[in-house]
Amino acid sequence: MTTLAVPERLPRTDPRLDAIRAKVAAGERLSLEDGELLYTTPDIWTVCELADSVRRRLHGDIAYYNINRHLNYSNVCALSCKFCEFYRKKDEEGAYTRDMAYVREEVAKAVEGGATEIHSVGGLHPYLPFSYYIDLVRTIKETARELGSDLHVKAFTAVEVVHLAKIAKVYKNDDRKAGIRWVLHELKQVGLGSLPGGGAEVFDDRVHDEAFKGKIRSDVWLDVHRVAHELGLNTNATILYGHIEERRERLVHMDMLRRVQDEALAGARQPDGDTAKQGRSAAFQALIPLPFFPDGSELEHLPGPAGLENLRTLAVARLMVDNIPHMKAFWIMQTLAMAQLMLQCGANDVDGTVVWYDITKVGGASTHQEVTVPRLQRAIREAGFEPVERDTLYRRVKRDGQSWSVIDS
Ligand code: V47
Repeated sequence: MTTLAVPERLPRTDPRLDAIRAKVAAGERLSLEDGELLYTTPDIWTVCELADSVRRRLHGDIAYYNINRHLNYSNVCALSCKFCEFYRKKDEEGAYTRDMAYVREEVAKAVEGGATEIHSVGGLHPYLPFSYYIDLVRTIKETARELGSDLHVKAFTAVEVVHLAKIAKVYKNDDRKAGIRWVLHELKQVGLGSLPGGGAEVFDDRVHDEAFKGKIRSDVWLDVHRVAHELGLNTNATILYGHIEERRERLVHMDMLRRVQDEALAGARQPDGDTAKQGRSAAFQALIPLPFFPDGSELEHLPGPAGLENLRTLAVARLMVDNIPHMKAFWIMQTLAMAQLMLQCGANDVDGTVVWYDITKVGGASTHQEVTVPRLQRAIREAGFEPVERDTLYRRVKRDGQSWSVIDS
């Protein structure tokens, strides 16, 4: 009988994590080297336990969900990012651009379903005028109001905001913040409530040039969010991991986010009289780690990250990014089963009911990707947490069927 060589078993507990444990207990910021150890230690359960301790310090045993709808206004995109299976060229089969009649119908369905939020993003459409985007936000807000609801519009990634500044002809390379400010101000006037976190990918020029050349770079993405914060718009952040980036690059991405958040929080603490900082009271609300899905993309030959890598990246993000309050396990991309595990490893939010989602389709899912509120609540309870419905700004929602109001502001 042959004996198979048994691989050397790695110890389950790693004493090298003691120093990190002490830092986490003291609320000290972790270094990039700490992050590397968190990524490479075989003791993944201690990494999760540490992330859970931070999550419980911030949010106790509450886990949030929301009732929302995604509305992708167009999948036509001037770019061709290698990781993306969503985009179409203008006359390609499957290309769509929604008109306002469609938008009104979708908003009516959202209100009927009790949604508190519309999350709206799209490709960089080469021909739509700036007025289309103003109409989009205005139509969502007005239709909802006519139906007796105050839907929050979370719309346009930083990449789209820069595209809008270009089509409105207000973007100047030597003063890009001015054009960004103009666009966000105009959109805010008609009802834009916050910015989603998409389009960040990985803040690294090598990765950018290889996988999403043509998209804005990290400095521009961060500037859009800085300006949004200055204008009082809260925003989210993402990291798209598990393709051609190294783990060190993920950690640098997390570090860049927490630095910009430091700025936003310092601005928010300025006394009212400080005119230079006036109105600057917003910040990043949530970080959403997005695992790369290779299917249908130009990077289809890559495997994409698996379960433990997803769990670990979420936990590492919770530990490294110590100043963004919420970590979201986006169930559409993680699956609801995985989101349950993530709630135990640093996540405190599973996103929402969603309904239609066509940016990624996990395991052959269709664009109809919906989970009911009882299922979301059950998943959260099974994971050991109390489900709490929130609005986009993380205020508790009091609900009576399709009508709702915000409890604490
Ligand atoms: O920007 C595109 C990513 C993002 C793929 O702010 C892919 O609350 C994985 O940003 N595999 C859109 N990811 C989703 C997003 C988001 C989702 C949920 C909540 C929020 C929020 C934001 O999806 C894109 C891009 O980074 N993406 N293709 C892919 N193949």
